[in-house]
Amino acid sequence: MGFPEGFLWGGAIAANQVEGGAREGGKGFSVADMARYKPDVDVKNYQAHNAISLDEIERAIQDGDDAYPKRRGVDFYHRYKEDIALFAEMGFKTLRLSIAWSRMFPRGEEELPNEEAVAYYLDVFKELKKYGIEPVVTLSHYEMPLDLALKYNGWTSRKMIDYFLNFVFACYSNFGEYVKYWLNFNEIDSIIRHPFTSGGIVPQLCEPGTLRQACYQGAHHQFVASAYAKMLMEKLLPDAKMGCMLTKLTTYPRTCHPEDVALTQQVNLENLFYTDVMVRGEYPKLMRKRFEQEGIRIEMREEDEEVLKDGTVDFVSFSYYMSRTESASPDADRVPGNTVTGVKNPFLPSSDWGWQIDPVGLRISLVELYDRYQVPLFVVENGMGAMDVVEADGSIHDPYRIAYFKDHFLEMEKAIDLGVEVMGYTSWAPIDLISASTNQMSKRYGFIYVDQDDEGRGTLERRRKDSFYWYKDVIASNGKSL
Ligand code: BGP
Repeated sequence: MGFPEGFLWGGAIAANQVEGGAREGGKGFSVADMARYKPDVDVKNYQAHNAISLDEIERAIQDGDDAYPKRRGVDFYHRYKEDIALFAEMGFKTLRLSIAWSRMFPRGEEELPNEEAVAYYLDVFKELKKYGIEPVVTLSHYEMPLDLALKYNGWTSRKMIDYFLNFVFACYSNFGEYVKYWLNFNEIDSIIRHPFTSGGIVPQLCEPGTLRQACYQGAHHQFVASAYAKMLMEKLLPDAKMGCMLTKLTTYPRTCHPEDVALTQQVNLENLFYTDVMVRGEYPKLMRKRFEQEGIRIEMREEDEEVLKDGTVDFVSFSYYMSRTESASPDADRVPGNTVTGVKNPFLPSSDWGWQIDPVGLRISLVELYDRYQVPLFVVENGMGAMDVVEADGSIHDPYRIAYFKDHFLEMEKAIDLGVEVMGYTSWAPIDLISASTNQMSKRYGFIYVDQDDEGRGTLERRRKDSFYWYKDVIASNGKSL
């Protein structure tokens, strides 16, 4: 048993966290470009440092780029050849990457794509092909053109479906020859937690008290857009496959007290709502009831039900960093996590950022998702943000990272042995990049170190960490050497 033949081992990155070149090649501002690094904030107690007020956005547009790490990225825009060569050296079978919508359509409303962007991404795909690395492309990874957010309040507006499909059409027709695997929206469920970066929704532009409603409306438009994108794919790229992408927040009850279990059940239902719609092609009845009870009314067109049914996804991909624990008791201590908090699980250690590390939770998540949906799964994000130290001789010893991955791979293998169909695994992230939630550089995930600090100082030189050589062996042995 163990990992199947052809298992897609690799890594995952996102344009807004690696590319930089925010003002080059005709790129327009995206929502991610507004997120500022704030050194005075205690990042270990989760804070999303995303500009959300109109004033802040206005200031961010005027400001220089220095304080906006995502605008710098790690210079993948210029160094992609060097980086892809390093991924190839590790033996990558696949690279998950995203196409910046705001690079392709700088203001979002253009009819035709920006030619420089098309040429750039074509070069990237050609470079991957040179090494036989199969791309997995996320169409939308926190990259909505800023103008669409400001003009229409992002995905709250149905107009986004057309603009998005225009972008999707441009991606399929220009890059379809190179790309077989596509993902619609990164962590689609995150719209409810960070509406601005995930949905281009500016809370200030919503009527008071309607933000939750706006988020679910935005999610509905994304579901419909995804279904149309899938149908378009069937026409233009019949051999391609479309996956959805979920933040898998597997949640345990703090105790076996039935109230803890009942609460946890509701939390898990909410997390799975998004994949339920995109895999099954319909809204789950219990969520419909919940919306009704909360007074959330989602505007749908008559044809939407059929569209959702006709455009279901082929596979489910997800990020998994940690499990969460919930308690019905208001006194339970809370801990930070991947854009959510939870109650402390006494059986689990924590990362430098307080995320609780739980490899068994990956096995549980795989079994749960496969049993629920009966479609292939793809683990497209998993990894540990840590503070790395460069030794005097330039080496970087990261046994903690190796241990994290090893434990997760063993659990993934157990799930496969139980019968779960897993297409592949892409670590987050193979190279150090700008953190999504904290905008820090020092929260490092990579097998490859990038010489840059939180203020953007450094040579950007790449260095192989110990984990680089370890992962290379894992891939070469198809997961036998751990
Ligand atoms: C996910 C995002 C990624 C990524 C990762 C790690 O939510 O899809 O973009 O960054 O989390 O999170 P962070 O960078 O906040 O540590």
